[in-house]
Amino acid sequence: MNNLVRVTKDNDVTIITIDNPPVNALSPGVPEGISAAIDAANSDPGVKAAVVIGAGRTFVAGADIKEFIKMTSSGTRRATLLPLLLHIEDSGKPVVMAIHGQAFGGGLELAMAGHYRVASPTAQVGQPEVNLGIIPGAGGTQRLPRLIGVAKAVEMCAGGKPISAREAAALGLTDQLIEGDLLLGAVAFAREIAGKPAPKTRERTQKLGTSVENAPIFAAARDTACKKQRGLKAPLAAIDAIEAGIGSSFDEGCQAEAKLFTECLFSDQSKALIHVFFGEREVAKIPDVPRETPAIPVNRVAVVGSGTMGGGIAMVFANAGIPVLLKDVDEAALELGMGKIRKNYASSVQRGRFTQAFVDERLKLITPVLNYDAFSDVDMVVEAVFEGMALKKTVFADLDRVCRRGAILATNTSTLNIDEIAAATSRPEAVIGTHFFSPANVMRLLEIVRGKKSGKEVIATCMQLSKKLGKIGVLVGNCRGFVGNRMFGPYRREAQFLIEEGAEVEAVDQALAEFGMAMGPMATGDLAGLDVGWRIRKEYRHLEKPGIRQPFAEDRLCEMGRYGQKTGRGWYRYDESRRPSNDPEVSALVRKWSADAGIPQRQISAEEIVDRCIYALVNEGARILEEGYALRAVDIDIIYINGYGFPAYRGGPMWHADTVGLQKVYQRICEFHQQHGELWEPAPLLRRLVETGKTFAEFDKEQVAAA
Ligand code: 3H9
Repeated sequence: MNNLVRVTKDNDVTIITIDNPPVNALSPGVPEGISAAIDAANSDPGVKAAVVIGAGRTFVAGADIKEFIKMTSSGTRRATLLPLLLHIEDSGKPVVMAIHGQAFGGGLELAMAGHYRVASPTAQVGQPEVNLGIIPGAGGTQRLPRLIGVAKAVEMCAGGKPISAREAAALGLTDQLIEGDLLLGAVAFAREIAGKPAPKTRERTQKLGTSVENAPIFAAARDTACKKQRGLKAPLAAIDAIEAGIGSSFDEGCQAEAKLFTECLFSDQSKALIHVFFGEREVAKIPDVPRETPAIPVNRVAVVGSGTMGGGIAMVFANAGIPVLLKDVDEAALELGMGKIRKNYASSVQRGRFTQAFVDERLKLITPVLNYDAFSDVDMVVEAVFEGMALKKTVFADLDRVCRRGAILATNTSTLNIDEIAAATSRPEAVIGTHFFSPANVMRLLEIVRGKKSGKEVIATCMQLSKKLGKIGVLVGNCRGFVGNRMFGPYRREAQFLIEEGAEVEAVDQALAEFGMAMGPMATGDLAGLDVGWRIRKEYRHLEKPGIRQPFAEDRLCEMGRYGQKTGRGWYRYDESRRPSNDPEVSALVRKWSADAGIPQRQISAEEIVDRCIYALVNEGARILEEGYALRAVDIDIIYINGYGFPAYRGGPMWHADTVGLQKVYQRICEFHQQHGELWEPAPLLRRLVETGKTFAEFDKEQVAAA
């Protein structure tokens, strides 16, 4: 019908193949092609039914998200898919949708407009639009409840999580699972139903329930959305759209959906989340390490150090099906580490995340060892011993001796110089940083730290491996704290300064939680252990410039043994089950220390708290960009969203600054510079962007174009 939609025939069945690689998005031309193909099938007397199928790896991954960017940047609203879907549903000849891979978003909406759906058992279906800050915009909020009932439709549209083909079949969303060749099965199915009355999804009402039955479903869903997707508007809009249609007709429901869809699409939240969607894919692109760079097969790995990080990392590999040796220096340490792993898995089973059978298999993949004997077989080692240069160097010298040439030698250091560690080996090209975040088996971020001599194949392997491990790998340069922790320093510094200037601990945390951070900075410190930063600060104290203000309250708390959750006291007080409560003692102590230091006390607004902390991130981020330790501003955004609880709906710190307006951000930073001195010196790149009227996003485009 056009080059995106092919039509062929298998005797009396028309086969409509959508062929728009890589994921058959419904880009301009695809809906038109399908519509013309349906018309042709209807006007061909030799055809009894039609099958719609996707070429390549998937059915249809949804609307073309790039089109949304064009729409919002030009301010125009283009044709929706709705007319096509009505056209399919009104087809005189039955249309069977054959799903493999994914039927997501507009893809599922397309599938639901067919009279029947068949699917491969491995397929997935879902309405993930809320993850882009929008809602289904082509009748999904209206057809889905008609097929599977209100409760499950609300869960899928508001939660955004896909379901498996088996679950879809059990819910009645699909009519048959087809093992083996999908097309053959779909054509056979089409012949079977041809000539029988073809059900239109929009006319089904049996599963809609009554308003009395549905009221508690909507109330509970709104409650869940407010708690689990705090700050995100789209889930609530999705629930509103479903409710609107249930209380009236299909057409009125579609109108309500269209209005809510447009409101969501043109919101800052959606723009930010679409930036994140493409950003998560952009970070995999490294200008001097092209996609075709050969990767080293990683089939067996070893982790050195079975502490919290090492154990978590071993679980990450095991969860991906990769056998892993876990080494420690003595039985007691190893048993402690394995005990923690078993406990972690047991709690995953309890929470329903994994089955016991899955966990048993994973545990079999982890082999505790006390020596390097089996290390000659592994393709990669991740060192996760205590943070100390001397110890790391010894471990790397050992690894150099025992590992085969070609194996990757990675360090999980969060602070130390990769090049110095690499220099302890005779093969610095094999050495790289793989900075996992705690808890390693949960957090999605993996900072991949490139040393001066890290080989391209080693980098390519780690980037590809991160996807296999279920992580987002972001390549960063080798500076102190790399990207994430380097920025976290000024962020937490400002949080402490604010407390020393008169803000209450909980006011600081609350302001940032309301901004959308998963956790306030003081509670985060307590969780991670205040002593960690304290020890690092002590080690680097000699590098501090004299005469520059340094926060002191946290160091004093540490001197008192208040390390946070692990000691029951830190910025907060914790009960047996680690529930926090405010600690008036901390407030009194800080007031006293501040008075002794001559820091004037004042009322501090939530707005100032947010600006001081968030703009500290932005300013340091701009320095990192300029120095080349992050490839693009979006890389910093992805790091902050996936490793530091920055709200995805604000797009990350750099995107957020663009959204606020760099001029405004810069002015505020200049004010802070005047009030607080040198630490707030505006980053030169930020100043330059403001002077030239550019954004970080435009800076990124220039970087990509120059590469
Ligand atoms: C929607 O449908 C709204 C409707 O209600 C209609 C309203 C009117 N568009 O992820 P991958 C690109 S909203 C454009 O690496 P995988 C992606 O950027 C949409 N491009 O592969 C990448 O490009 P590149 C609802 C898209 O195998 C390449 O395809 N749907 C789209 O790991 C490969 O992607 C969704 O939210 C798209 N829709 O995962 C689903 N999708 O190579 C979004 C992908 O240049 N997509 N690309 O970097 C996904 O979840 C995953 O891509 C999928 C495949 C699971 C399908």
